[in-house]
Amino acid sequence: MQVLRGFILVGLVALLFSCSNDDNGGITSVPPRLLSEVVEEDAAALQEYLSTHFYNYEDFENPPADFDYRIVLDTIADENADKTALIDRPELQSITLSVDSEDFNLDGGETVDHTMYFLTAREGSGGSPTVADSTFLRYDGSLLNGSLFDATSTHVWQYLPFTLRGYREGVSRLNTGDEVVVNPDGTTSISNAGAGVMFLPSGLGYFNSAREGIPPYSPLIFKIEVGLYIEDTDYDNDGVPSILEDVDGDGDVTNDNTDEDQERSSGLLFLANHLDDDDDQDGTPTREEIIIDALGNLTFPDGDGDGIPDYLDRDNP
Ligand SMILES: [Ca+2]
Ligand SMILES: [Ca+2]
Ligand SMILES: [Ca+2]
Ligand SMILES: [Ca+2]
Repeated sequence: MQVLRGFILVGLVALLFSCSNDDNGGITSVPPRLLSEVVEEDAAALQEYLSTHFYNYEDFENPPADFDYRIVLDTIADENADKTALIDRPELQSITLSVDSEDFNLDGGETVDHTMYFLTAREGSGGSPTVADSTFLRYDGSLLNGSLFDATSTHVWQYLPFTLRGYREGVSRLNTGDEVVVNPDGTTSISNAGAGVMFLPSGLGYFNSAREGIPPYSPLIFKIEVGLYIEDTDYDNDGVPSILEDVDGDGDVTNDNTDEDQERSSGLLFLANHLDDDDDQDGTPTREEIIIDALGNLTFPDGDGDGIPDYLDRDNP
């Protein structure tokens, strides 16, 4: 679980510089590398991997009776020399996301496009979570050299905004399954769950910070199976689903904090809107500044007509 904690923690760790010995036997700090430099290397490494590896697509196309719908990655060689490379599979898609130096608390002022890859091995028959929903899934994470750094032994609940940016984008590309099934051996599985694998450049992972089993600047592979999700997850229980707390509409709910100035001046913890039940810090809970009708439909009153809904507007009421 530890490797999937959110960007808040990533940001803190990113403050740490890596260290090395200098000629005097002392310690010098090595500044973090530039996003724009590392992204080129990662792109080449990912292309190389996707061109030289395949997955067990034949099992997914014609599932054996006892198939567990687990994705297996392997090198194209020897008896597997005729397999289709990942990069040539039609179910592989690329996703491009913009990353700022500030996302990792780095200097440099860069904004750099990063391309990740996502492959859907099994569609899943349920609904699809947003990047701001809670999901019930299992995953394992590895480096491009195959080294496994994390794996769940069973399905776990994850609130996606607490996970890596690239990871939550990947999960949101899958559909969930139907229902929890208790197997004869007592274990549980989820019928028709979506299964996929994602390949992330380090800028959509941990970039310059090291984690257990993960050196700095490591591209990452995550295999996931998404069983269930909570539609319109409302993590702070303020009546506004987390996905609608993405005020600037950039697809990332972790960077929207309407009352940041008030939280700073009051010495309060910074809470992004999806974690804050009084989003404008006016003392009236968000839940009391919105309207939810009997059918669950949401409306956002704007009493002073300035285009800012009351729950985000300290001036009103
Ligand atoms: Ca946002
Ligand atoms: Ca806040
Ligand atoms: Ca909120
Ligand atoms: Ca309020």
